Amino acid sequence: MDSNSIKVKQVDEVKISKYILKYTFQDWEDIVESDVVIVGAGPSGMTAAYYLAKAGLKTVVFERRLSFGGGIGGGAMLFHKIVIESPADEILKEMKIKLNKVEEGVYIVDSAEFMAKLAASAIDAGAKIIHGVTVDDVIFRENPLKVVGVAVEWTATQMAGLHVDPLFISAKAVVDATGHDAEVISVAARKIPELNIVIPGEKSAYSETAEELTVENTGMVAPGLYAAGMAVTEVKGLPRMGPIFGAMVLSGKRVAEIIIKDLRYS
Ligand code: 48H
Ligand code: FE2
Repeated sequence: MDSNSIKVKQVDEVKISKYILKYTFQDWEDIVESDVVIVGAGPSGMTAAYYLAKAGLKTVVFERRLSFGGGIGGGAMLFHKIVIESPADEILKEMKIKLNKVEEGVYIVDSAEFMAKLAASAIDAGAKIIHGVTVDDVIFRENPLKVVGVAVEWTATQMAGLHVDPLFISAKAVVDATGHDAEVISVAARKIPELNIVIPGEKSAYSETAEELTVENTGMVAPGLYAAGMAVTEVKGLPRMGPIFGAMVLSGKRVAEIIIKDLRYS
């Protein structure tokens, strides 16, 4: 053998397939009974996942795309710098994301580092992130009326326009972190009118007020169903803030704190 050759362990095709199938299904059997389902791996969803998993709750994030970060990667007009304001900097520091202070309480971060370390922090804390899965409905119960889980489908199946029934995942809390469209809450509002959810829709930009309002209004929308990030703005009729992301991570942290409290006392 020449000195440059590397001995690669040989694994045949059937074994590769069996390992993937066995360990995927092992995970899914666990995931079907979760404490918290977060829909969307954007900044609010991944921050929520980090704090919920850190608190010991079995947390799964379903993300439609094959990537992390939601709107972070696109930044503003595709530029790779993100503006963060205090006190969100504390959360980023906890995740070892480098911040460049440009004025008192205002920081610039690189979008790639922000996405990667948010995801790594959530995963290291114990959250499971599943890509390529779209949440397209919720499960509910009456007496008392409550959202108790979600329906999931492969994004690819949806894109192909195939009629395929979903699988169901139970959860003590479901977080809509789907961004501007608040997709999960919109479905629940339409299909479970008894929840009395009225969605006024997001307002035009007013950054100075939008950040605080979004964080303050983060929380439960109906029993078992919570909003974080831009979904809050949509569901509560608040102004948008544009490409500044402090409110997204603060909203993710806040929804986690609310759920931890609600589950402890329920
Ligand atoms: C599975 C889904 C589904 C679904 C969507 O848009 P996001 O980045 O969401 P937030 O709220 O964490 O952050 C918002 C921020 O990016 C932003 O747009 C800001 C601050 N805008 C201000 C302004 O004025 O415009 O991420 C949502 C994620 C995405 O990755 C989607 O692919 C995913 O959710 N998603 N995943 N099932 N039904 N719907
Ligand atoms: Fe946006």
